[in-house]
Amino acid sequence: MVQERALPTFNTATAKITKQEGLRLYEDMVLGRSFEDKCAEMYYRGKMFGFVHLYNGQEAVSTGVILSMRPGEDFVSSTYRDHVHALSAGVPAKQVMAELFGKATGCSKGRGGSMHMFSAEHNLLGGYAFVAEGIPVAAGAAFQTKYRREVLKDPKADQVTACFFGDGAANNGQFFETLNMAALWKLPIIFVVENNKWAIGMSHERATSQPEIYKKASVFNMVGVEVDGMDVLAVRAVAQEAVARARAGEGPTLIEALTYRFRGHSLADPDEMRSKAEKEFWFSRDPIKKLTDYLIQQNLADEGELKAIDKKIQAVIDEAVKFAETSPEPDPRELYRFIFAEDE
Ligand SMILES: Cc1ncc(C[n+]2csc(CCOP(=O)(O)OP(=O)(O)O)c2C)c(N)n1
Ligand SMILES: [Mg+2]
Repeated sequence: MVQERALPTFNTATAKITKQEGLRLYEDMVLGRSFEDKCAEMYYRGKMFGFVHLYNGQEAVSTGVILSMRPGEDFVSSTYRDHVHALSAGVPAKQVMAELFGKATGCSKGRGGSMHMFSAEHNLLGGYAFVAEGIPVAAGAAFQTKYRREVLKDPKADQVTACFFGDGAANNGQFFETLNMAALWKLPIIFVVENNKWAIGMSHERATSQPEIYKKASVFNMVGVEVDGMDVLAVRAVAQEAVARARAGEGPTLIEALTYRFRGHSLADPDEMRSKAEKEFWFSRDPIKKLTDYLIQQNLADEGELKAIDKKIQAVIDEAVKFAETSPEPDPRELYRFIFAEDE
């Protein structure tokens, strides 16, 4: 038997979702999963270079949080495991795939690659290769919203920022410094720690003095909650509360989503550190399967409708690959472009 931290229970009766909302959650998670499966295929075929970190298994976190916001209008900051956050935030799959192929049509114009998805148009503040580097950047975005609203009296400045990072990042100093300031200034931000139990090959329990990360919020007088990160309805419920709190000017929330990555740390990782028993425990909690069962049991969808969504998404992914393959490489003469902010 694997000793696992008890996942918080969620009463699905309180979820109250419409058919349309349920199908939207399903579609976003399937998009994330299928996109990543295709990335693995393309990586092993030699179409992508450098490190590629996939998000399989963690979809309920991206979908549950970002779809509880105003995707594309609110801000999102990510990590190097950033493709799916970009997709949930509304960056078209074509642009994310083209970025992975290093093409000029990618969302970072082919200059970033897997770990540096960025889209000013969708308020995606970026993926960050340095662990914890996105945390203070996200606080900066939340600060500018508050400043515009309170000092410049712009009533439209009510955006919320979601800041995603891992359990490993929660041991980095930037986490503590930023939480302190965010709470002190009551910034409209949600810190979402995706606790997938591992930081490459370092087990979370071995790396931190207090494994229950959400409890670290209390020392900053911040609300901290833990949630089953394999249950999109549970994530959505805590995210909705956190978003409402932030938008109302009542300050930040730390959400600890207990989750698991279904693949190795990166596509270069043979994934030999984690036990078979642990993997099986978590594979049986597949968030897409969980939502599928819920939608069918509640008569919110039938298998045919879900299959139709799967098919639609497969077409989106196929089109994204075609787009990426046929897009031009960045022009070498433009090597020095996009280094300074004034370049377009
Ligand atoms: C500042 C910094 N230190 C070390 C590394 C090397 N590194 C890359 S990923 C990683 C693990 C981070 O784990 P976690 O935050 O739990 O995210 P996960 O990979 O589980 O999503 C480390 C230590 C880095 N990229 N940046
Ligand atoms: Mg981790």
